[in-house]
Amino acid sequence: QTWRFGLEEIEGSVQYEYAAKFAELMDEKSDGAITVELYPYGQLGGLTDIYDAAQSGAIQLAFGSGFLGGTVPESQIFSLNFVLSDDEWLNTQVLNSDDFLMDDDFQASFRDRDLHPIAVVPEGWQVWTANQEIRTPDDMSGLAIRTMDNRLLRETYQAYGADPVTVEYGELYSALQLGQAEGNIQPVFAHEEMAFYEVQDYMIFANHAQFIATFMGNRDWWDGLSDEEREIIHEAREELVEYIHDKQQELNTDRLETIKENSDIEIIELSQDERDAFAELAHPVRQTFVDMTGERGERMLDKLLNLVQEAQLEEED
Ligand code: 6CS
Repeated sequence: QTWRFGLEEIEGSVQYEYAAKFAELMDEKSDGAITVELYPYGQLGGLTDIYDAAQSGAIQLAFGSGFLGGTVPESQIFSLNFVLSDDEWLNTQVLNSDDFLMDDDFQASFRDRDLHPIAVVPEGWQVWTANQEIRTPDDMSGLAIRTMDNRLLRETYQAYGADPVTVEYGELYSALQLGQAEGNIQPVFAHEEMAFYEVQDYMIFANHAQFIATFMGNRDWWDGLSDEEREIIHEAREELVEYIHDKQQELNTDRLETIKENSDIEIIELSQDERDAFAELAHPVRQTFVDMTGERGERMLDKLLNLVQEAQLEEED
């Protein structure tokens, strides 16, 4: 059998690397009985077309991130700023723990929309770009920064004082070039592979959030799998946690070098004090998330905050 896998990113991206490895593992573990076909960004239309295809069962597997907010409102938990720890690996483990991933609320938030969440894939720190320095919320005032299409991101950047605009991923380069969008938010690898950095002058590392996607399947397809099939997916998902963490760090590190070599973009790293000023403004947006997602969202957020805190305490011991 063939499973079709829709990606929000192009060949060479973190999602592509994940999917390619997943396909390899499925082939191996099923002795060639399962083929996974990859559909990189663009082949299925725009971002929401990918989710529609996964919901209808036209494709079996997909990644969903920022634009998924309209389809699975609770997934906007991954758009919150300053909620996770500063340790990417710790966060990655928490997000893929049974406590988080197998939680009834998280599962139901996808299953209620004909989807089934399989894994959570952090792809690296989100990094801002603009044609001006950004060190304080004042510097962001009125900036037409492009966010992915969800209300939580818009409210977050409005809280910082910006004037966010939403643009489809594939139209973003020209929007930046034409000045319809004045700033951008992506992990480093994406700034590089989509060439966004060519039309931006500053790159600002605030480590305000990681880029996080959910690896998901069509619900009815998932429910129709055999126990053996679910078991090999489960094994692959576990193996891929560390694999993709290492891979994304490698891609993000290497591509930063490429950007530095090919441009004179200026790189700014915010100090802890500078970060704190943004964190303070982001805090009330947690309530916005709860207002949008109700008791289920509130339980999910409490759980995530607790799990991160527990993991940090354990680390200190
Ligand atoms: O900004 C976006 O729309 C896209 N960026 C990345 C790195 N992945 C998928 C997402 O939709």
